[in-house]
Amino acid sequence: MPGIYGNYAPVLEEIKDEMMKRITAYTAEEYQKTGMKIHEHLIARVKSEDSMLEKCQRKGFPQTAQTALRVMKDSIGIRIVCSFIDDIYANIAYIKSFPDCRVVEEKDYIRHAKPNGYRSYHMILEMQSPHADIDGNTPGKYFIEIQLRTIAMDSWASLEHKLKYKKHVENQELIVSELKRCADELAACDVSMQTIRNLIHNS
Ligand code: 0O2
Repeated sequence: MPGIYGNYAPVLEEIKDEMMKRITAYTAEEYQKTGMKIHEHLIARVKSEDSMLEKCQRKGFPQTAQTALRVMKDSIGIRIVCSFIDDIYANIAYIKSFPDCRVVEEKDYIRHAKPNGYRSYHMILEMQSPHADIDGNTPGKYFIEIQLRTIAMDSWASLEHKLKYKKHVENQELIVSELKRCADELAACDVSMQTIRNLIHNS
């Protein structure tokens, strides 16, 4: 029985792999030039059927391929984790240069952190594929969510995500403000590390 992505499931995998190939090629190219890794690590996934079904239901949409591929724009997700803030923006510029991709949404939670301290850069890309899409277009259009973060931002997000599962805890206010304090301290370290790198680079 086909799942929520219907016949488009293999296309999603193909697009994810193509984007990973491009990002990895960029890293190799930059490494050749500078001896530095422009990203520290990279993860990519097609959102699991169960997570997508749960998300459609939670947001009050029918659990259909149309919702999964059009209303939700994170069926394909890629996270690029970088050592330095400047590397994030270099990756963004590179991704924006693809002629077959269009940025349809951008959220810069690095320059404008969420009130809880969350920092990351999110973009939704619309990528062309030689395969037909759910609206019957050929070439087809598929969405990819790309998140870019430093190692420090990624560590915070992953710990905060784990802690969020414990809903009924005492001292909720204190926990929220302590998490925010940690996020701000890590952000200050990111800025210092970038400054140190610039100093070394310029000397
Ligand atoms: P998963 O499993 O990571 O994919 P939406 O995408 O519609 O649910 P929104 O607000 O439009 O929500 O999107 P936004 O702000 O771009 O955030 C989407 C994703 O960013 C989340 O995906 C998380 O991965 C991450 N994120 C956003 N805010 C926080 C936060 O406060 N803490 C942590 N740890 N992660 C955050 P999903 O869909 O929740 O899940």
